[in-house]
Parts: sequence; C-alpha cells; structure tokens
Amino acid sequence: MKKNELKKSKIFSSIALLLILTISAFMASAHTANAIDNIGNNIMPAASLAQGSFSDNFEGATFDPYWTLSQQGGTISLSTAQAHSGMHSALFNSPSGVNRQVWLQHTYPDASKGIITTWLYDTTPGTNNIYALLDIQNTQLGQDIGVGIMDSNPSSYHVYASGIENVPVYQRSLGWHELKIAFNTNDVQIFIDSTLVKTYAGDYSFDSVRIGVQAPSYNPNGAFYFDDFSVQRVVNSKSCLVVQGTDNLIYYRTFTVATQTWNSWNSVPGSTFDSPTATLVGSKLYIAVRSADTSNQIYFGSVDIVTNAFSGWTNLQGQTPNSPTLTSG
Ligand SMILES: [Ca+2]
Repeated sequence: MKKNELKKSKIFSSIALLLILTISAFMASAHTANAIDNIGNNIMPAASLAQGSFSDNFEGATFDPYWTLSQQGGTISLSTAQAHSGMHSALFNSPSGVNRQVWLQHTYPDASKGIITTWLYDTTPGTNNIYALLDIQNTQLGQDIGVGIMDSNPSSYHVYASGIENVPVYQRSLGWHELKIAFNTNDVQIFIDSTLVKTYAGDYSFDSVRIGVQAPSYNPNGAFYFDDFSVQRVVNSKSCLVVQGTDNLIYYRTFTVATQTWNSWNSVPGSTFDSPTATLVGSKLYIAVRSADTSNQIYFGSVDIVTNAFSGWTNLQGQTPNSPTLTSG
C-alpha cells in the first residue's frame, strides 16, 4: 500500500462511511469469508474460542482441564449409571455427616453475557435431600443466580437470585431435566425443560459457573448426576467504526457496548481512496481497503483493538473500482 501523501486532518468526515456492528456476536459461531482464509490468516484464535464457549458431555477418560474440582465432603466421578448423552455423566456423591461443597467449577477473567445449560438427573423427587444446582456467579459484584434442588423442598425445583428471592417454580420428577440460564442484554431468563420459569430484569453478567451439590452435615446422603454442560459467552461486546479520513488515512474507533462509550480514534498505516470495510472477530478488527492509487489493488490486514497492534497489509491480488466488502459469520 502506498504511504499517505496528504496532510493529516484533525477532523474526520466520518458520516456516510462504514459502521461495522458485531454487537453481541457469539464467538462460538465466528467464521469468516473464504477470501480471508485463503491468505492464511488465523481468524479464530484458540484462546478466544476457549474463552467464548465450552461444552462437556463427560465422555472423556478424565474430567476436562476446564474444570476446577471441589470435593469437600464428597466425590465427583464419571459414571455409567446414568447418561443423558453417550455412556457417561458426572456423578456427585455426597454422604451425610460433614459439610459438603462438591462442585465442578470454572471462573473466567472477566464477566460477560451468555447462556449456560446443563442436564440434571433428579434421583430423589419427593424427598427432602441436599442442594443440587446450576449456580452462576458474578464474583466481582457478589451476585449469585441459580436453579435446581433445595434441601428444604421435596416437590419443586427452585430458582434464586442473591438479594432478591429463592422460590419454587417447577415440579420435581425422576430423571433428566434441562436447566438453562440466559444472561441477556436487559434481563436474565431461567428455563427448566425449555419452559421459562423466571425472568429477572436487569443488566446482569457472570464470570463463574458451577454445577454440583452442597449440604450441611445434618442433611442426608445425596447423589445426583449432571451431563451435557455448555456455556456460550458473549465475549464480543464491542462495536467498531472504520472510516476513510478526509486525509485518506484509515481510522478506527471502538465502542464499548457495556458502558455505551466511544474510545479514542486510532489509525492504521496506509491510505485509501475509498471507504474501508471491516469486521470484528473477538479482539481482532479485520480491515480491507482499496489502494490509494490508480491500480485499484485490494489490501487486507487486522488490528488488535485491545493493544492497537497492526498486522501489516497483505495484497489480495485482485482489483476493484469500488469499496470492498468484508464479512464474517
Ligand atoms: Ca454424557
């Protein structure tokens, strides 16, 4: 790409240029156009994917390293006694006589929106028992939202939100039940067996997920099975504006959805005679431009919107008389 030869402007005529929105895009479904793949760019970093989504059917030989195991007063094992999928589930066994905190847990470095799902096999409907929960927390804010079995209620599953309530919502029965909590833009929805059982209005988010059982020492023995756990986190909560400046330089600016604020302008090297095109995948803003000369070359590069590190330009070996279009899906 030719270097810009025009004087840098302090004010950008950004109107009528390109607004790229990828608000609330799930990393789990992130892909990109073939044209990007063809030049060998890695557009789905493994670390970002791992942070964005996770699922476990408990069919491995051991527990996935995603999990931190807490086996205070009990044990967690892979069992063939019950299975919602395949041959195995995770068995949480908890004998009476000690305080019990028996969990598979994972904590993320930051909070996000998203959907958490698991299946729970209820072994003892109609019986006062121990807690068996899908428990989701925001450890930074001390918030706790969950769904499952309470030790005090033999007949109903409960939902709870710390500081708000703990209430029965759905009749217990023997066998597998799907528990799902969706952290949406403006509320949290809780589902049991695909039935919406509770909505909490508010801008909630989570950074820690866990499944398992807990009980004080005086509660009876308890054994529950979990299977087919999954998390889809909305880790892409920024929007980006990319423009051709009045000086033909290429500028971008990020918008943080959670705080509804614009960060400062930045530029990438090079210049263009036309509107740039861009798409945001994780923290990488992929940009394609038409060259700033009469050769109409198409250049492609990416910038990390966290560090502002730029990849450099790659000539895609094609020509266009207009603005290119870049997409992801
Ligand atoms: Ca399974």
